[in-house]
Amino acid sequence: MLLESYKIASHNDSLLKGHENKLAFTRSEIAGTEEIIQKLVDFQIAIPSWALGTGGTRFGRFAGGGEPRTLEEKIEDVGLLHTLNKASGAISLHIPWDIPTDPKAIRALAAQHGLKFDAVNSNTFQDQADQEHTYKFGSLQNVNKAIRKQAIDHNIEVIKHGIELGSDSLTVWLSDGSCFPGQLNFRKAYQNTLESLQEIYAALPDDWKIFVEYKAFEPNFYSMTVGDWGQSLSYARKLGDKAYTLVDLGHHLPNANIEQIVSLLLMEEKLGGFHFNDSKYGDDDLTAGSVKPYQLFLIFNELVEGMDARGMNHAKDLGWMIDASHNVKDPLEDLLQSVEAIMIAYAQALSVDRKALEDAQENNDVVRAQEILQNAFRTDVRAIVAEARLRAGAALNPVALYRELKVRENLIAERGLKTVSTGL
Ligand SMILES: [Mn+2]
Repeated sequence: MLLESYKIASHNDSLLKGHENKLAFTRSEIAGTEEIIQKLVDFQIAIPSWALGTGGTRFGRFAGGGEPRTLEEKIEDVGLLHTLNKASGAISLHIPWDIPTDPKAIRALAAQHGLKFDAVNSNTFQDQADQEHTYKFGSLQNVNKAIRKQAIDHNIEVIKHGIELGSDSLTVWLSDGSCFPGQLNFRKAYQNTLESLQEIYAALPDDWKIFVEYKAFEPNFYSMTVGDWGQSLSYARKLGDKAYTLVDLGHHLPNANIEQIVSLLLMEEKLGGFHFNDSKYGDDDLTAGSVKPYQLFLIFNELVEGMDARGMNHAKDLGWMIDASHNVKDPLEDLLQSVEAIMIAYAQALSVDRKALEDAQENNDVVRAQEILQNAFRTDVRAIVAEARLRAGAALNPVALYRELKVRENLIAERGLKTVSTGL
């Protein structure tokens, strides 16, 4: 479904007066708003192809209707999101769920929608129908060399698809691990995984990156072979300059200090990318910022501070992606909410008085340091996030416009009620 620009313009006209009043107040509260707005305009968050349909749990899946049936329709959906918010200008594909049969045509379609291809994702956490060996006991870690080779070959295949699409990074998330004590020799599992990753790394083009994603538990519940940032960092260091750690917010043990982790990974020059989601208990994959918005702000606070300390480009030097999936919302509305929450946290982090915070830290003024951070978190930045959208040609209120235009009803009429987009 294409969204004509006059519809956005008329939506914006109807909200403009209220917006300008709020923006004027926000400008009086926050210094340097122009610079913040420009950074927000530049900041893009990749949408994963698997989040466009209703996610499943282990217990069931409740399709919402009108879900994209093909890669082309997935690109159209991300294009629609990008038209609404001008902050979702990239799509991240999952192979084999999204194998492009005609990469040139897919590239052209994405370009029409103003989209780039973000990291491509391999999948050795489930068996495919045509595959020779099973990953039941792991892929890159497997004790059986033929199974490791199959998983390595798959990752190299994913890189090839990525090259055809103009992507420049591969994300490897492994479900490898063990469910019971004694099942695995930890060192052998590590060594096998390292050697497998080295073969994949050797197939990376020079200007590519490989992101090694970690996860504390699930689907294996006793050990995960890339279980935390220390293990990921260890692999990334041994692999080389093109290898980085990827942080998925839901992949930590409860109460882990994720802001400290990203700060240190940045310092070590090994933070490569980010998967945004939110959670209350484990890897719940809920909407970014829906449960712990203060944590999201604190993470962005460290990201901004750490990237600035190294002179990095916020928009380009790290991979930013949503990785969420659940059952109870319209997935497109949900993604609009996630992007908005990320933008708000980023804007809040940009508004932190860095000089004052550094002074407070150097003087052990704990109260003042807390005041500075909480003041930034509690100041409403939604008007400057909306202003960034307005300047980029997007909607002042994307979710409201999505509903006004009855997008979901249109998609159901076009595609039917019982479509399935996820490969799970
Ligand atoms: Mn992830």
